[in-house]
Amino acid sequence: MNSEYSAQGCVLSRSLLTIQDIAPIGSAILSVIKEHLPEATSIQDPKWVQFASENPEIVSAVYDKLQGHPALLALGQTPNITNVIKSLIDAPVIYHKIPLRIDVPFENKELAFWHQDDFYVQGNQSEVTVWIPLQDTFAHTGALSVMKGSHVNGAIPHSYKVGKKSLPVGVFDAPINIVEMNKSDVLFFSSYLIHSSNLNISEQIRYSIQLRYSAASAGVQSSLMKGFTHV
Ligand SMILES: O=C(O)CCC(=O)C(=O)O
Repeated sequence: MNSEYSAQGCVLSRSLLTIQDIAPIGSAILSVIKEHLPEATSIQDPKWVQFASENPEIVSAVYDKLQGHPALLALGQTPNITNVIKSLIDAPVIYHKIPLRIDVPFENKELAFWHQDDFYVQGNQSEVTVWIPLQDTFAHTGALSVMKGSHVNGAIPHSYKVGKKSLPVGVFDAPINIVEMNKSDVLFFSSYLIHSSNLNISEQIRYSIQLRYSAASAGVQSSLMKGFTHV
């Protein structure tokens, strides 16, 4: 296993993807946007950004339509990603439930507060999340925060409940990094790594993809994650 990954619970791979890898996702998003705003010319068209900010129910409809889109599964099967995954876990599978987050500026409803993915995915100890932004993502764009090394003790209780969210308590006296990323960078992290969203206060929408992989031998929870494919 990659030594940085095993020590820190995450590894950032810079410039792993090409424009060609990502372009089909942008096209898929734009074609769904156009069903609601035909004049939109790009996924960051200011007219769409404003429309999305004013119409959260349309953003939810676009999100629902894109979840698990074939272009997302295809991205998760590109060798540049699966080669890294294979260096982290044995005989990996990719889960079919693939969210594409659409975080409009200043919207906090869907922010993921501090958590381990394991709490929500209810998977196994091998699982890896792959976080891919579709634009350069700085602190002000809502880059992810991670607590490096926080995976080492495995699953921890998420005992504070707020709405549909649950957070760990009493574990935050530890260094935290905001992982600023460029489009084409990919962050791989353990499902035990404690991490959090940050608010997007930029003028752009923050699009991001969350791919999830598991070692086939570790017992794959396919019902929650809508099936899986070997990669
Ligand atoms: O993109 C985000 O803000 C949160 C993503 C996340 O927490 C996750 O994929 O587990």
